[in-house]
Amino acid sequence: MSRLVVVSNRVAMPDQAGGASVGGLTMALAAALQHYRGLWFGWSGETTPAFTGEVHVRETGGVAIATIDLEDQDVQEYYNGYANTVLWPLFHYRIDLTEYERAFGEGYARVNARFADTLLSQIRPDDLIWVHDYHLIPLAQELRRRGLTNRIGFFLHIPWPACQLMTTLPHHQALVEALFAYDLVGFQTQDWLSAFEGYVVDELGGEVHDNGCVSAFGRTVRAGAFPIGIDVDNLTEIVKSATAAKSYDRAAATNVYRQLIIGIDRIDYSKGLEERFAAYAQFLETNPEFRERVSYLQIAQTSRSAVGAYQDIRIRLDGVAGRINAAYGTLDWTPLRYVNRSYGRDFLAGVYRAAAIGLVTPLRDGMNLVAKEYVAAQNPRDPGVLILSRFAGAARQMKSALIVNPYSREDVADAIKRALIMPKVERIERWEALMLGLRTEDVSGWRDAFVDALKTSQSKLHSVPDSAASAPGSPMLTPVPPTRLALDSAICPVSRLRRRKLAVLSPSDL
Ligand code: ADQ
Repeated sequence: MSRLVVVSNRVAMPDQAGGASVGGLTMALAAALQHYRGLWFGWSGETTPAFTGEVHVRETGGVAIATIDLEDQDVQEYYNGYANTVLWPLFHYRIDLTEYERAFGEGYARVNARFADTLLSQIRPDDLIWVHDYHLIPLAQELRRRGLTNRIGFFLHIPWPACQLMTTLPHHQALVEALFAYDLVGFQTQDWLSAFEGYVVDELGGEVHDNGCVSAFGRTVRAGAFPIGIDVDNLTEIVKSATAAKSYDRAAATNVYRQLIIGIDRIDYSKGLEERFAAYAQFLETNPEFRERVSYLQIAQTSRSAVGAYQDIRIRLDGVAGRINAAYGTLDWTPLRYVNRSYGRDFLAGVYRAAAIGLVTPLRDGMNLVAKEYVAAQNPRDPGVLILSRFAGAARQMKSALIVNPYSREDVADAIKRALIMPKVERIERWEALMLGLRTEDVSGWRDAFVDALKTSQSKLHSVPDSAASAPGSPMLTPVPPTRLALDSAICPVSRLRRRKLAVLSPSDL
């Protein structure tokens, strides 16, 4: 069996993080690596005065972990800069928050080159390489430049933006061209895949084929939707743990006469927390009979605190939470408990189970694992109700949730009321449908679908790359060398090329 090499910005094996703040994605990657006895490569999270290129290798739980340290300037330009002040807001439709600085692009290209330089020595000839997320889009291009011929796949965990938004990015074509150095490019949902295909057709004059391949820049690569899932069995197991039982009791005890609404998120403007708080206030305002009969607990872990937009949203959320409690709170009732900390998965599982409503209302989200975790943690005989934003990738699968428009506080407020009074028989019916979906498309299915597709995908260079499409001078613009010309014609038969016009997504389309 080929070894799997996972490459992501950061590496955090569950036991290393003590289980405390390990999210679903980390669990998913750790499980994939244990299954394939692979290597996980990424930034250590540490900085060094001058980049050394030294790779620190160790073994944890049957998985080899290889990390590198970066310079402060790298972290500032690549991570805080290009990744989280350019790509993250742009891909989440917040071009108002993007700051395009040339130094950010240079730092992004430099760190991707550093990843390639240091990763190369770790790769064996038959390794499958799986690169994760927007931090590392140019990595395959860098590896190909260094002569690597292994199969390389890329998975984007976040949305792909509509074409008109993508074109606001300076050198957007160069960034997309870098994706054509992969053998397989995966998206969370058909929506994000369609947006990517729309860009390829409308902006690049490229082509989308019936067999799931796309062509542009003289290359053909396979692109598909691979919705990420959760480990349902693991969650239904940990919800029975002693820690989960304790957190359930604590959450239930403080809400003996009240129904609990739970929100669990990283603090991020994409998660729609401000809008959610406003919708809850709207619910209290228009449904006074429910005051003191509900309690909303929002657990919000701080993230990316070096980035200005994240500092701003924290300040605003503190203010809104304070105003809601001041306006509606009473001597013995705090309407909104807003907690800025991270908890272990087992602790969270108990809190999920105690909640009558899981409130998951991002303004834009690649998938959203919290929605899935909430459902998996419910009591089958008395499950709570999931309220889910239509703009989360998860809404494409979880159609039995109460689907809401997070921009409309009235819509969300109505859904809260509907969930609170929903008959048990309807709650069970909806929950059973949601659970069936979670089990059908769980995390191992996601992993195997991607890895199996990667094993049989091979990109093809079928003409000289059209470098005229790229603006000169960017570090990300050199055409990809033709490292492999072979192509399984059953996978990407160029003779059946067909141009297909695709609808370009816009926020209001979704
Ligand atoms: P995120 O934006 O981080 O992930 P999400 O999918 O909700 O969003 O995953 C968050 C994870 O962190 C969950 O597993 C959750 O339990 C955990 N978590 C959140 N708050 C926590 C807290 N306070 N304490 C402890 N754990 C907490 C990105 C994309 C998503 C996509 C995932 C996976 O933005 O759209 O679903 O990757 O592909």
